[in-house]
Amino acid sequence: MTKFSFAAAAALGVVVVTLGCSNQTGQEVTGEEVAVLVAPPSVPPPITRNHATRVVVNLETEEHVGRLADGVQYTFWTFGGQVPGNFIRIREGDEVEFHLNNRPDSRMPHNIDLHAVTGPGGGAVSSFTPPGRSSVFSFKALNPGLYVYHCATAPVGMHIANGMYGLILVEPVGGLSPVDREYYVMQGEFYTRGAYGAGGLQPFSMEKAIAENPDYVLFNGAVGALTGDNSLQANVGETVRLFVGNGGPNLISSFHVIGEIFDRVNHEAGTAVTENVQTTLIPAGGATIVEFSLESPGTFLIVDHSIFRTFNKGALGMLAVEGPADSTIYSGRLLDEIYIPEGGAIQEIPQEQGPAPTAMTAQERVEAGSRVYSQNCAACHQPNGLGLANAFPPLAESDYLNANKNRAIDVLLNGLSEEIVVNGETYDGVMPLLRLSDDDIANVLTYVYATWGNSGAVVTAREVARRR
Ligand code: HEC
Ligand SMILES: [Cu+2]
Repeated sequence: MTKFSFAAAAALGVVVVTLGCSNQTGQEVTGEEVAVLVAPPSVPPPITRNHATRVVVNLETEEHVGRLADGVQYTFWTFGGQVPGNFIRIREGDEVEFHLNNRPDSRMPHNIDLHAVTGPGGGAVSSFTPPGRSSVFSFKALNPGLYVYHCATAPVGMHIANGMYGLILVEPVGGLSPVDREYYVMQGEFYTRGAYGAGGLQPFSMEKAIAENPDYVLFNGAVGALTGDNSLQANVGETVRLFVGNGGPNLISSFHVIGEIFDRVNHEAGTAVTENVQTTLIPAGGATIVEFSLESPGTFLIVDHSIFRTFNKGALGMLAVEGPADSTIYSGRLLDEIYIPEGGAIQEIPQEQGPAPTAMTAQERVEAGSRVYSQNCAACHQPNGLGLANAFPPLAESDYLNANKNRAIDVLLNGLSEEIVVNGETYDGVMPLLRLSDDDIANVLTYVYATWGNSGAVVTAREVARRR
């Protein structure tokens, strides 16, 4: 196990003391405990111990098909079995022994980059874990704050887009101020082949992810994860603290609770507190802590104030507050009467039809195909076509590719999830459905066949159209 963090802490010690910073790098670490990991929207209880300790964290990566919206399924990749991942709560000065366990039934390798770690990759390199394996590394929590963690295995954007993010809270020495309720909310976007609401098992769309054009913008991984019976609960007279993260992978959140004013905000989850804030920005890969007291009963809507995301893409949560009304604060008309009916609307936007297949020379196909490749394939199969061991098969000199042109066309038309053997190596991953036009498929395959020592076969748009 590396001790880089302890050495760094010792080296920083003098400076830290001079600046009067609260990093308790000199604290004695006593005892050991296993972190209690809690699923959203709950968080583990506040830390009451007054010393740093050794904390063992056991986090499992798990892939499953689950509900994205009513009638819509999605293959989620998760930390702990749900989106967002389990909330981890530790204390400044703690030494964390981190175990990342990738389930044997996973198809992908995973790792973890915790923004609370001071060290290369935030732990990513030390935690790369193929299915059925477990990795251990350790770090010292030098800075208090609320931090995002996420998977950082290539293609990184795809692992995050599939749900691999969560929050870790490093409580400052002395703890946070006491409140009545604490909740865990995390925003993230999903990029599906079909439009918002289109039913069935929806594959990930790399095209839409690159264009930063999600169909779903969600709190806690599903439409309705925090509405109706799943609403957050509180009572009039109570104080509420929300730990809010943004997994992205692309969008910035304009986080807002309709009908409330944040009494205190730790902007970007840093130490500085701003009072009386209406809407606060949360960057992708960032977090915030908001606190407010409840004076009025009713349903308070939790939204991203980039408001089409709320009413058309799913970014809607609810805080249900019970208790006596005070008509001097609010007359009593419920906000949900105004907003809920709008929230159900799904806008259908007609699909654009690609241009009809065209006649192009092989050379023109190669040039156009090279662009399609770098935009759609290179993230997984790598710019040099060599793929990644145990994850993405090579296209360079691939016997699977060169043996059968029609089979290659079918892979691009349908995606692929069965076990295959390429150049003697077995792969059992998922090649997503990319929804390319006939021309793009013809071009990218012609390019791949013309490159890296492959057969030189030419694929035309007509051939693709015949197999579609
Ligand atoms: C998100 C990652 C990903 C992307 C993007 C992707 N692939 Fe794949 N591809 C895979 C995986 C994983 C497999 C193996 C699937 C299996 O095991 O069933 C595969 C298999 C293949 C195969 C058959 C195996 C071989 O090596 O010959 C071909 C051909 C292929 N991909 C071409 C492409 C092309 C062309 C693109 C871009 C248009 C592309 N892929 C984009 C992940 C990806
Ligand atoms: Cu991952």
